[in-house]
Amino acid sequence: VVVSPGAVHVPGWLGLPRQRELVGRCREWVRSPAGMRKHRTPTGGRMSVAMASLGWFWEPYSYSRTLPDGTPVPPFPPELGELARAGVAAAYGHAPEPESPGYDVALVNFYDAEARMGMHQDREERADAPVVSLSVGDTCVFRFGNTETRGRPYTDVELRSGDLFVFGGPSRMAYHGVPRTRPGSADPDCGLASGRLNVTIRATGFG
Ligand code: MD3
Ligand code: FE
Repeated sequence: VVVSPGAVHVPGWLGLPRQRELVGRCREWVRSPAGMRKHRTPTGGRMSVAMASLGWFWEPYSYSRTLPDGTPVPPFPPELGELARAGVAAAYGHAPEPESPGYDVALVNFYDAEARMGMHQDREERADAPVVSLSVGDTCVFRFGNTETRGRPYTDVELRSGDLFVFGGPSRMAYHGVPRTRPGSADPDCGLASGRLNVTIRATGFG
């Protein structure tokens, strides 16, 4: 389903076995030192979504090669690069452009029942490769906006367990957020007892 030019939603792309596998792999990847962190924002707040970074460390609003204590960031799992390329192919009908930089960072986001993500743009990456998003667990309301303002016009889309969403081209710089999840809505066989897992795979272009 094309939500906007370059923004393609593929419901149920990951079947239950691959959802469980992704949850299991994320549990391994986010063991320390990667950790799940609720980052502080520059304005003194704290994000309600817990995050871990693989490949490059993201915190509001930049990427670093190391964690804040100087230890190396856990490596970017090559299998996520393959999953991202397969996701782009499934959404667009063709593989990523060969000249576009390779996928090198994944952000693992966990939403408990209260977590939300405010409207924002993802502009810390230098590359314009499409962002690949995978969701497992509780359904959420995903708000897809415009490139000019945090406000209207926007479109609300329900993202369910197993859904793939690819954001490229003119959609890459659109404001977006998660105003709520639907606690308890997940398939009991998805691998998560509660909450919502979202993995976004990106190319930083930093080399
Ligand atoms: C559109 N995550 O990690 S995924 C994020 O469900 C983020 O956890 C949300 O926004 C989540 O930055 C939304 C969909 C998504 C991810 C990255 C995008 C949409 C995007 C980058 C550019 C445009
Ligand atoms: Fe985002």
